[in-house]
Amino acid sequence: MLTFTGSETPATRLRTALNAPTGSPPVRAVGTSSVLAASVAMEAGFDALWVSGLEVSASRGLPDANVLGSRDLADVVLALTGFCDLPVVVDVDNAGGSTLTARRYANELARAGAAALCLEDSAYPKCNSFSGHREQRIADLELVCAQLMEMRSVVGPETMIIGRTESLIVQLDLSVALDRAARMVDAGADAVLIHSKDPAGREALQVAARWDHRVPLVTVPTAFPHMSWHMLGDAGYRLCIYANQLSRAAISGMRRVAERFVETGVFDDGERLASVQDVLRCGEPEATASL
Ligand code: SPV
Ligand code: MG
Repeated sequence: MLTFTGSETPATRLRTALNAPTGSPPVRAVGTSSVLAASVAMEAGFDALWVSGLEVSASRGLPDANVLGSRDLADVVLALTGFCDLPVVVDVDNAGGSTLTARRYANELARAGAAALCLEDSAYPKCNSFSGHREQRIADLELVCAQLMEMRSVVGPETMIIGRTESLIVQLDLSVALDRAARMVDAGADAVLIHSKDPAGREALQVAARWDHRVPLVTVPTAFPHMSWHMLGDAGYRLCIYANQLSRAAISGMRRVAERFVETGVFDDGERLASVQDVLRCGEPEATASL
């Protein structure tokens, strides 16, 4: 778990933890599109929060396809940073697909208190990496590097920038993915995410074996949930992002409780529901409930 020492900012703590010596446990971030989810993440002992484009889009009834704006993300970041001091890593997708839009994303999210921004090389308009009904396309690497440099000039040296490539998602070779990641590092990325949807997890292991680890490696193990963070850490990953599991748990939990309501006619089932106090405390940590 990330330890908190006095005046260090969340961004500095995250940077230090990601660059800890080989063998240190990886940082575990979890997708939280609301303070309700962040309160669960805190209780469970996660090290960082991920503001997921997919989760935030879904929570607003929008497709994960470059429809969200920087303000939508900044609103979530402000809520999370107001609630807790865990580092917040923000998925900015392709930051709107231009250097001008990248500048605005960087500006608003840094001001909202983001500890790290994750920029991906999907072409505008992006789609989710797991979309079955749309196809991801990859952006011109010169543009992505220019966006990265623009973002760096806005956020300064402290906020981390993660360079993410969708090369493997669009079925390019691992060597292409590694080259693109390396170019992003040359442009100023502090860490690299080579996304994979190989359900066996073999691709993720190959990535870790072939990356030269000049900057820390990040993974989003949605497609290979059988690989524990211990295994991913042993393979060389420094940050494991659990991008959407809490939203999926919330949907299945709500579904179970709602089905039971339909069967029995009541919601009064203390076993399955968190307390009213749990909800009150998301807005006011000292709150108590009279119920
Ligand atoms: C997200 O959480 O929005 C991500 C991760 O970018 S993934 O959905 O795996 O693309
Ligand atoms: Mg995303």
